[in-house]
Amino acid sequence: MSKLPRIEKYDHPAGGWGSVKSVASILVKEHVALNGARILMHQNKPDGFACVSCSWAKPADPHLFEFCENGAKATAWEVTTKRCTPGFFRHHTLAALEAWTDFELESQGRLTEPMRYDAASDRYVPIAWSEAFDEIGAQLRDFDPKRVVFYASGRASLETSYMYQLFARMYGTNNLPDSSNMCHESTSVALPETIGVPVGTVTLDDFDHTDCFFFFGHNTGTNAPRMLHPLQDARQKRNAQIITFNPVKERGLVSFANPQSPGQMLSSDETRISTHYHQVKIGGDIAAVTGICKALIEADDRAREEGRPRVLDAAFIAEHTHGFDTFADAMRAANWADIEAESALTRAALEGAAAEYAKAKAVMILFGMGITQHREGVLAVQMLTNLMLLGGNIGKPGAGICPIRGHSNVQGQRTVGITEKPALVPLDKLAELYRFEPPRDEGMATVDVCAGVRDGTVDAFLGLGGNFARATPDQDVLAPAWKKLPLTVQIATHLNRSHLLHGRAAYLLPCLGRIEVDRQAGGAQIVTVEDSTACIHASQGFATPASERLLSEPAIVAGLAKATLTPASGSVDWDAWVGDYSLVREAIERTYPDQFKDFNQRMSRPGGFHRPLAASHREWKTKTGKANFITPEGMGEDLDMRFDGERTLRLMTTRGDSQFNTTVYSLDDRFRGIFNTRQVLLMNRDDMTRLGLAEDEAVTVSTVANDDVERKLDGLRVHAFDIPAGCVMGYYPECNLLIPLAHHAKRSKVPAAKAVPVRLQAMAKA
Ligand SMILES: Nc1nc2c(c(=O)[nH]1)N[C@H]1C(S)=C(S)[C@@H](COP(=O)(O)OP(=O)(O)OC[C@H]3O[C@@H](n4cnc5c(=O)[nH]c(N)nc54)[C@H](O)[C@@H]3O)O[C@H]1N2
Ligand SMILES: Nc1nc2c(c(=O)[nH]1)N[C@H]1C(S)=C(S)[C@@H](COP(=O)(O)OP(=O)(O)OC[C@H]3O[C@@H](n4cnc5c(=O)[nH]c(N)nc54)[C@H](O)[C@@H]3O)O[C@H]1N2
Ligand SMILES: [Mo]
Repeated sequence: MSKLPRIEKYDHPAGGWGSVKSVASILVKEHVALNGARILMHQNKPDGFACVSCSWAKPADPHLFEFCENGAKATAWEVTTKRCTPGFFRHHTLAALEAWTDFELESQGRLTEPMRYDAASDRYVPIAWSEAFDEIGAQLRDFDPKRVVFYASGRASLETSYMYQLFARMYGTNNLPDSSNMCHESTSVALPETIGVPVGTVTLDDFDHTDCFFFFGHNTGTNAPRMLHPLQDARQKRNAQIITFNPVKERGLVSFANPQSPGQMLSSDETRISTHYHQVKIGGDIAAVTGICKALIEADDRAREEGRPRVLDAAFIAEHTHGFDTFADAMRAANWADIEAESALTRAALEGAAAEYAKAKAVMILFGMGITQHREGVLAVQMLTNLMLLGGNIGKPGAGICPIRGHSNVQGQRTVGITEKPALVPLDKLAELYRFEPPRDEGMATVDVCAGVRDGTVDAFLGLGGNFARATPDQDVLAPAWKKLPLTVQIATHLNRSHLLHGRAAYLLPCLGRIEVDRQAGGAQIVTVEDSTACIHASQGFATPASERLLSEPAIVAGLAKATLTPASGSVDWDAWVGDYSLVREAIERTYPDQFKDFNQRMSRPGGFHRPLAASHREWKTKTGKANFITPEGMGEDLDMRFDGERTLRLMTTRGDSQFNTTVYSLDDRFRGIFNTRQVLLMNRDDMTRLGLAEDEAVTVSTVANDDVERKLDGLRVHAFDIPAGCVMGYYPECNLLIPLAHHAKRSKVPAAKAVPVRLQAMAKA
């Protein structure tokens, strides 16, 4: 197979034969062809395991193969037969491993034994579990808890997450940042103010009733592919309209062939997914939605004047909302020339979208990182709720807002207390149940942690999964600082860059994955996760563990807690919890009685159970007691970015088709026609001409920032791509060193990974 980088036009549908081929090749690569195929049959089944890839909802009556191409890749990655053993570490110093790519590091396969960093040899060496716990506990007891960080990446179960937050709080800190700080935190800040719940309001059943979907900033074919099935149904059965706003034409949102439908596979038939595709400028969504709202409000004004039926849902607005008049005036006053300039979309296109919205009885709005990872990410989410409220599109079948979450249990971790914000946690309840005084001050979010590591105000970092040092901004600035930390502890399945950017004392604690059998004193254990629709499912491991020396995540958290906490910290029977996870679920139910009623009984129902959400039955838990319109100031222009429209471009950093976040499965991004390379920068052809850059020319990308730090990435090759002028696209995490830590969403602190101001310079030819 040729390994030369190759860029070509890819116009096949998402799914289809390409998908089948891709699944087969990853099973072979991970040496799990037969076993892997057998395991896949248990994926997302009521008595099987919940996929470890994305957080999209799982139906109650699953298909025979209830997985997608990328879910299959994630499974193969976890059940790989490759092993990263102590023998591997004997051969490689950490300094040598730093030169390896992320792909090469994780390709070593599953970690098998607990390890401790040995400074004399610059290697990880094996250590007994009990010794590791005791050493870590002794060090933690010496630190000020306010200088210790407990990060969680979003995959660990509700049971593990509940134990982890309790451990951190009993130890004395609310420093519980998680991956949502880099992801949907903009949503979690925006929605409580507008509709009184922090999460989406739709369920899978709603997809059967929606007649118009609005999609903003999500690459569905790659990042939540199973959602293409209900969308395909909605297109085929009801001719639902799908209106997409995305700077680039993502294949999965253009067309889809169901790889599990024999008919479509044999006939090379494909379903057109988006009926309207708007290539909005990066960061132009607030302007675009302003245009749609303006068109709707003015059409309603005319209808009222002329005595025709109203365009807006006036009864809903009157009964259920607050702030409409101010909002409507601001929309009337917005000027089309500004809207067109900021969004790069025409008035006609936006009026067309408004017309579809007005026609539909039920509208659903879905969105991803293209909305949240911006300086004005919170406002952008609130503009989407404004649009929803105009038509009363919440609290009725088929309507609502659907933030498409990332990690498979990221939403659930928040539900059970993983957050740096104490106001979101029932601290009094924890105090009463476990007889301790929980810390009440705000903890550190992800960017605060990075700043603390940089400035020397953090002493220890514990990671429950994830690849924190690689997923966060400003890597060149932070790398030397990580190595000065007194202590890092990483609970992980695969070796990654954060394990190389380790503290002076460092421990690597390998755990069972969710697909593996988790046998404890009380027998084989079940865990639970919450999906993007606030639906909670049981998940039972099925595969043989990668090594006999692995511990489960609950066992590791309990081991650390027991070694760290003193009787004065409070009382928990950690051993009993590890022996029988149903006791942890009882504890979760006692802490959140409304959300988790009869948890142990309901978790195994086919399709799981939904947490109650006030907004979905039009009960508004906001300060005004109503759903709130939020009036924007301006259209989200980022004055700090100083885009000059000439040399400074907007860089979005996104995922390719063959990665799960920092885990890169292969160097291909099939849907975008990129093969064997990730060192590319995709840009508008006119910008290339204007800047004098030729196809495949190597450039240095540098960030335009207000500080003195030089951020530069050499050697990306530019390729002409169908993307609006002034916008460029590169890969996460390779481009993360270009993102200044301070360049984050104003109110949610989510790094603004989708609009980094950059300049390009052709590299001197060798
Ligand atoms: N296979 C796979 N599945 C995953 C993941 C994975 O890495 N691999 N990651 C998981 C996680 S943690 C998350 S958070 C989700 C992420 O899933 P997404 O939310 O899809 O995140 P990205 O891959 O970053 O893609 C962002 C999309 O937004 C578009 N975009 C960028 N800027 C803008 C903008 O200004 N406006 C608009 N309208 N669009 C914009 C991009 O073109 C791209 O299509 O997926 C989850 N699922
Ligand atoms: N530039 C840029 N930066 C971004 C983003 C972007 O779009 N652009 N996206 C952001 C987003 S949305 C997110 S969510 C973050 C992701 O940030 P993280 O969640 O921190 O990173 P991941 O890459 O998902 O973590 C992968 C590692 O998790 C470990 N792991 C896998 N499975 C398990 C398990 O079952 N248990 C344990 N304990 N460990 C496990 C493995 O060792 C693996 O190496 O990145 C953010 N960073
Ligand atoms: Mo995410």
